Amino acid sequence: MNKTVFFGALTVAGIAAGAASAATLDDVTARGTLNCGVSTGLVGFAAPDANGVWEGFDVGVCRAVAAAALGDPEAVNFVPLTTQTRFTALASGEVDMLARNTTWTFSRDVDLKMEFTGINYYDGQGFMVPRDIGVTSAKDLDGATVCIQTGTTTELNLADFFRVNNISYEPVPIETNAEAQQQYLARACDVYTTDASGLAATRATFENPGDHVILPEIISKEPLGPLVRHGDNEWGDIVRWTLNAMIAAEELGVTSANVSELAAAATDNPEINRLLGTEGELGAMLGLEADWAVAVISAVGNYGELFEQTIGENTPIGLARGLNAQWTEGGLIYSPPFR
Ligand SMILES: N[C@@H](CCC(=O)N[C@@H](CS)C(=O)NCC(=O)O)C(=O)O
Repeated sequence: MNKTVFFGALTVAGIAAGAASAATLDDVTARGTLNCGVSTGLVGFAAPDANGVWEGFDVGVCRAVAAAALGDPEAVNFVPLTTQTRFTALASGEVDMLARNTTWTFSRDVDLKMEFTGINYYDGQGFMVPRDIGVTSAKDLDGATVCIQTGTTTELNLADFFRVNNISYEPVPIETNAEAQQQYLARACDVYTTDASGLAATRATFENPGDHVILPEIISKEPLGPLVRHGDNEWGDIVRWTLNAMIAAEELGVTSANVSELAAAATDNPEINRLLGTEGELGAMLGLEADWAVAVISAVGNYGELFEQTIGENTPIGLARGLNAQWTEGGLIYSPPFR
C-alpha cells in the first residue's frame, strides 16, 4: 500500500516537471478558454445548474481567472475531476488549474509538486450521522462503518483520529460525493466524513436535512485553495492575485455594483486605484490588461459577494463566514497589499 502511494506520487511529480515549462497564459490565450478542474459535483461549490451551467464558490474562482486572463468569465471549460484524478490531470496539462476544494498540505506541495496560490476557504474535517442513531460525539463512533473518499486528506485524518482515540472503524471507500451521498442515505455506512463545508453542502440536498446531524468535532485543518503546477510561476501569479483582488475588493468596499463607477476615474484611495488600474502598472506586470481586476469584480463580485451568493447563510448551504471573515472582522481572509 505504502509502495503504491509512493510510486503514484513519483509519477505525478514526474509529469509535473515536464509540463511546467509551458507558458500557461500563452496557451490559455491561444485557446481562448481556461481549462479549470473542478469537483464532479458539490452543490454550492461546483455543480451544474438545471441548464447545465456550472455555478458555485469554486466555479467563481475559475470564472474570475478567465475574466482576468481573457476578459471573459464565460470562457471556461469546466473539467470535473474526482479526488483521485485531480492531481494527475493538473500535472499532465489536461487542466490549467484546479479550483476544487483541495487542501494545501506539505506533501502535495513538496512531493506532488503542486503550487497552491492561496486559500479561498478555511475548513476542517467533520462527521455527519443520521439523527436516529443517537450519536452525539465522534468519540462514540467505535466500530462504525465510515464512508470516505479515496485520495483525500480525509482518509488520513480519519485514521489518525481513530488511532489517537483508541477506537476502530471500517472504511467504505467512495469515489465521488454523489456516491457517498447515495451510500450514506442507503445506510451502507453509519457515518459520512469529509470537509465540514462538504457535509453542509451534501446535507442541503437531502429531502430531510433535519434528520442528519453534523457532530461537534472538527478533527483537522483543511485550508482549501486553487492550485497550479510547480514551476508555473507567472500563471500562478495570475491565479494568486485574482483571488487576492477579490479579497482586497471586499476589504476596500469595491463591489460588482460600484466597480465600474470606481474605475471610471481615479478615486482618492490609491490602493483602490492600483487595484482597478487607474493608477500604476500592476496589470502590465501580470501580462494582463490594466482593468483586469475590474473584469474580475464585475463578473463574479468581491470575495464576500461570491461567498454570500453561493454558500452563505442565506443559501441552502447556510455557511457562516466564521474563519472566512475578513481579518478586519476577526477572520483569516487577508490579501497582501496591492502595490
Ligand atoms: N479537502 C480534502 C477533501 C476533498 C474532498 O473529498 N472533497 C469531496 C467532498 S467535500 C468532493 O470533492 N466531492 C465532490 C466530488 O466527489 O467530486 C482533500 O483535498 O483531500
